[in-house]
Amino acid sequence: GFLNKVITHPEFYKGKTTVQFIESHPELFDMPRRKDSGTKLLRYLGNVAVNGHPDVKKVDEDKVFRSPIIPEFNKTGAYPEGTKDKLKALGREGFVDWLKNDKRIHYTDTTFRDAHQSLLATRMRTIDMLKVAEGFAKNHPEIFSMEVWGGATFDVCMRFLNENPWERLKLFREAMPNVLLQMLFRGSNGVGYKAYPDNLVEKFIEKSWENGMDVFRIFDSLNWIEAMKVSIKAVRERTDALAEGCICYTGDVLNKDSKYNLDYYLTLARQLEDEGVHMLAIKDMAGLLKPKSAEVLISELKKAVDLPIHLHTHDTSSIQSTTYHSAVNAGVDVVDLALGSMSGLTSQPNFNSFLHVMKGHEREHEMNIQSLNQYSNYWEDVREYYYPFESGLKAGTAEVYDHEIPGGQYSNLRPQAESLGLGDKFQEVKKNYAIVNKMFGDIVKVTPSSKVVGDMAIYMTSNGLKPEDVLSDKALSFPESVVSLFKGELGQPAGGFPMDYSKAILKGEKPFTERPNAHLEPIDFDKEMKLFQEEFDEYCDELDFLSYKLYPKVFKDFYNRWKMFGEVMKLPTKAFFYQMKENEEILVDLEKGKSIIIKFLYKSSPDESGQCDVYFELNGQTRMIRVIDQH
Ligand code: 3PY
Ligand code: ZN
Repeated sequence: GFLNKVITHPEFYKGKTTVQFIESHPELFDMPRRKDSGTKLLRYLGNVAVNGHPDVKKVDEDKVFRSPIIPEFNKTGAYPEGTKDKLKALGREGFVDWLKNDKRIHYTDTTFRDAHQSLLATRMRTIDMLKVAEGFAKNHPEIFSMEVWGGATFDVCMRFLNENPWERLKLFREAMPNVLLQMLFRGSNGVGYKAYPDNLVEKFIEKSWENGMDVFRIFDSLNWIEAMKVSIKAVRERTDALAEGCICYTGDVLNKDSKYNLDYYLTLARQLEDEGVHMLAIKDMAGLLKPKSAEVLISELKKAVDLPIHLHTHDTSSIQSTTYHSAVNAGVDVVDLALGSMSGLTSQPNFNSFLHVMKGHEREHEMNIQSLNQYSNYWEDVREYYYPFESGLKAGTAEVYDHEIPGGQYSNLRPQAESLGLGDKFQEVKKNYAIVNKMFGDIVKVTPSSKVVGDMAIYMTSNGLKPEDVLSDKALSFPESVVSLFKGELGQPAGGFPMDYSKAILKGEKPFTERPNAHLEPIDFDKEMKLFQEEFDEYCDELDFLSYKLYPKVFKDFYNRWKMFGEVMKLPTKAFFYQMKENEEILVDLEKGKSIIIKFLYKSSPDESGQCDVYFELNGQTRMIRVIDQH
């Protein structure tokens, strides 16, 4: 309670208390904020009961959910030693040497990040991952790393899930202290879609590390090394984490006519090594790397640089495990996989099955497949809760080699096209995606550059435009993201932008070729943090401030919903997305040792002012919430 907080406060304990003590420590009043958390959750559930979840467009009333089974683990036992312990014991250089010298292939599990980003529009909630996090780390300490954060998850946590991304990171760290946690970082674009001031990027990296991050996979959406330097340096100098310099893979390395040939990749790899990265990643975001190309690329990279190589792909074509097999034979050190039921298609190749591929191989790294299968079964059932976010792709497609749409974007592009009334024209959107890529000079397509190509493809489809119209029609007003790309706000592509399209799109405005971040005022953290705390709650901390600086509007909306609805991240997923049924009961763990039971009773029809009365039981007591019917 309150008194306990006072007497255990370090200053009180040291006898430094004065009359002002309590006044100058507002955090001690943290409790009353929690007191009404039950009411806030009722308000949330009442809203879903009356208006549905804003993110769930179509509810399947007949859907029956199974209860996911959490695989057993030793709840009281210590965590077995894992890669995080190894990094601590050996230091970064020692760790990298160990990895390079270990003959066995290593695995990164992407289930908590890229898999759901690419299959379920990033909607996986913390609670569903956290339920298996501790057990997984205890049962599978052989894992190289768990990719758990970054990419689109930061944005989506706040924008759609009403979750604090920093809290997610801290919870994962606590649950998985023994294995490396990994994130995807978009270089000068941080975890956003545009360039941020350098000192914001640096602070973000520092705070991510302090809160548990171990491996920073740093890329630039145009493979522009200039845009990655600040992030690499920040990881090297401000943290003890591993800086994984990442090259995005596009086209086909064996295509001698393409600018993305072997020489292109080897040059980038050497540049990243010169920047001091600890590891090298090849990020095949669209799943274009074919087996023979992987063999050549990986073996040549191995000769060109003295770094462990980490390979990432998406299984959109459905043949990417053969690519991994070639890469393993060519000496790749780590590959990214997703647990069975969260794998395949736009996600990563199947972890469980790939272990069978590796059986008897001289580089086999044994793991308990039966146990991994249990985790896959868990995810199979959990995945059902997220059915509104499935992309609809049913089988692998060889079209990916033509359109080159990244896995993470594919699951978003279709709903994006549908929401604009282009559902019937998705084939054309895909065709236009490839056409736009050519118009833009054949660029690397990955967040955020891929979003620009997608925006333009949708724009051309909905307006029935051909490339020549873009060049000749002076009256066209292009999507903002397209203008911004050509201005240089996402950096510079290899070979530059084609002059004719640049002129047409910029309409005479001059582009710049320096780093976009170089134009941005550094942040005055002390001053701005003060203003931030005046505008928001004084309990909002430095981490919230970073969220706000990255996504001002998203953070503000998230904050307002949090004020209104409280800690909805603690709600079970079924109740979070779907109306509770009459007399349905849920148990909500608000904090360790404190749970509440919520039972939904019924809702009235709207009265003349359009409000419904929604009745619940909260820990056995009847409560009524009034909700405006927004239909
Ligand atoms: C991201 O940037 O979120 C990606 O996953 C790119 O592939
Ligand atoms: Zn990916």
